[in-house]
Amino acid sequence: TGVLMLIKKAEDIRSSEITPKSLYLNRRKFLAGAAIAGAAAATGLGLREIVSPSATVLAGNKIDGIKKSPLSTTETVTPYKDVTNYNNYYEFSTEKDEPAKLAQKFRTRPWKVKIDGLVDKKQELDVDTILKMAPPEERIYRHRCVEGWSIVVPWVGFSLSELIKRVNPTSKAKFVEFSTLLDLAQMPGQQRNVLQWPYVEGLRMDEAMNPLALLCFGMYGEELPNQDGAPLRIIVPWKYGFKSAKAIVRIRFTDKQPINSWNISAPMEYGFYSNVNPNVDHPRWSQAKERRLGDFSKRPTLMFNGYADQVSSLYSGMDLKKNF
Ligand SMILES: Nc1nc2c(c(=O)[nH]1)N[C@H]1C(S)=C(S)[C@@H](COP(=O)(O)O)O[C@H]1N2
Ligand SMILES: [Mo]
Repeated sequence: TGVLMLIKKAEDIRSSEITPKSLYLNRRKFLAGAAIAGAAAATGLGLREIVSPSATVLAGNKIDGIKKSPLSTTETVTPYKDVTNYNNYYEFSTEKDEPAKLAQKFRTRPWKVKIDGLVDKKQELDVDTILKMAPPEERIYRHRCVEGWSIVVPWVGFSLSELIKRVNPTSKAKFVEFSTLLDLAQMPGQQRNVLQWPYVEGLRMDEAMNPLALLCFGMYGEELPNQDGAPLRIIVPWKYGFKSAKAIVRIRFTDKQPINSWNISAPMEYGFYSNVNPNVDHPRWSQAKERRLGDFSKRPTLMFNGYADQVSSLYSGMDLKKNF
């Protein structure tokens, strides 16, 4: 019980109300470290045996045979602890430190994904069937939230196009829509009307087919932690984070532009395209700069989040102020 008590104690201390978020994160890190050191002493095991290879409290299962992707950035990866304890996941909570705890018991198996709309064959696929469609790749991407913070994450997955090719949308399909699970019992945040549930996002078909668009099921070499969107999510690195829907249960092909949840909640603030663009401010704040989690000062935000070479041709001739 000594181990349990130590770990429990670190969780019980809720300093989020009284300290700024960055300090809070560091404090959490320190406390977690203290708890692990204490656990090592209590069990008579060495520190290293407790902390590694995958004994970090939140760690999932390793994914085998991951290939490194040439599409990765060489920028410094954000620590796992930060990426898994600072989450936007309104199905669980609007507080960024809470999904880590509230999503812990979320059931990600069995998990089916419905494929419907304008496709040759409507079907329901098991998530493990989807995971076997193509070899897993590690893609280290910049990830920029519309709120002005950013992270660098080694996601694991393969191009969304691999799945789309296999399910054969008809020639009428111009867009693809993603829906998150609707489950009020498991997702306490869905009992509040902060957004319209289920969470819906969408892409134009050519955006979805761009090799950068990732069908994601892992990070840091392991299965996705629940708070980061297990068992299956989308990652669209040139767009603001809210386009990257978590815990997907439905992929629907359509000839009409999907109406995304954030657009319903605040149409003047969140458009359909939501490409990262330092020149187009959010109505309530500038988008020119961002703070990388863990950094003290801000850095300039890059057009299309730094992926302009790969994606700017998708928007040639479009007014990006109007199509924000
Ligand atoms: N279903 C669902 N997907 C979601 C969200 C959400 O609240 N619900 N938040 C979005 C936002 S605003 C961001 S910034 C990213 C955060 O992903 P991360 O927690 O893995 O960093 O998830 C996006 N996907
Ligand atoms: Mo976000």
